[in-house]
Amino acid sequence: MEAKKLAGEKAAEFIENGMKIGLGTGSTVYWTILRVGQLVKEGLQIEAIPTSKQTEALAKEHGIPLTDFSKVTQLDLTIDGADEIDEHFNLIKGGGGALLREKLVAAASKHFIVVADESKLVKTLGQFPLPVEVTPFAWEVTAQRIVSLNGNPVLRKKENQTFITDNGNYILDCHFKQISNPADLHNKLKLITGIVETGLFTNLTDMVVAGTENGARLME
Ligand code: A5P
Repeated sequence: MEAKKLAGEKAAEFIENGMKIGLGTGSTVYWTILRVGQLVKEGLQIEAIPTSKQTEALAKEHGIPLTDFSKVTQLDLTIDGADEIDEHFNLIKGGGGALLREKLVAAASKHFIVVADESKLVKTLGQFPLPVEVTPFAWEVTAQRIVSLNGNPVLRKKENQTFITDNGNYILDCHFKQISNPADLHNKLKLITGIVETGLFTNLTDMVVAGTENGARLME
C-alpha cells in the first residue's frame, strides 16, 4: 500500500493552479485524489473530469470541483493507474472496468501520467488478462471472434453476477499471455463489431510514477 500511496501522492505535484485535469480510477490514483482534495482545501483552483462513477463519488466527497465534456474538450493533465506497463509505456488498463472512460479522458489530455507500484512494470504485456469492453447484445459472438485471435475471453463476474460497466456494457477478460505488438492487437480487436474499446493504451503515456516502499521514481 505504501508504494501506491507514494506514487499517487507524488503525481499530484504536477498539478498546477488553473488546470483542468482528468482523474483516473483505482487504488493508486485514490491517493492522488485524496491529495488533490487537500490541495483544493488549501486554495488550489482546478476542475476535474472523473473516469468513473466511483472516482466521481470520491472526488465529490473530497470537495474537488468537477466539470464535464459539455464545458471542456481538452484537459491539461490526466493521472491514472494501470494494470501493466511495458518498457515502451504501452499499458493494460481496465482491471477496475473503467477503461472506456479512462481512454476517452486520457486521449483528451495534453499530458498523461501513470501512477503504479513497481510490480506493474513488465517486459511484455499480457500476463494480466486484457479487459475488453463489449456490447451485451451478442457478446457470445464477439467472444468467439476473440477466440479466433487466440484471446481466450472470460466474461467478467462480480459477486456471481455479470459485471456491468458505467456505460452499461460487459467486460471480457482476454488471456493473450504475450502481447508482442499491442498497437496491432488493439487495431485487430477494434475491427470486431461488438467491441466497444480495449484496455490497450498505446502512445498516450508521457510519464510513469513508479512507487516502491521507500519512494517514487519518475520515468519518462
Ligand atoms: C480501472 O479500470 C483500471 O484501469 C485501473 O486504473 C487499474 O486497474 C489500476 O488500478 P490499481 O491502481 O487499483 O491497481
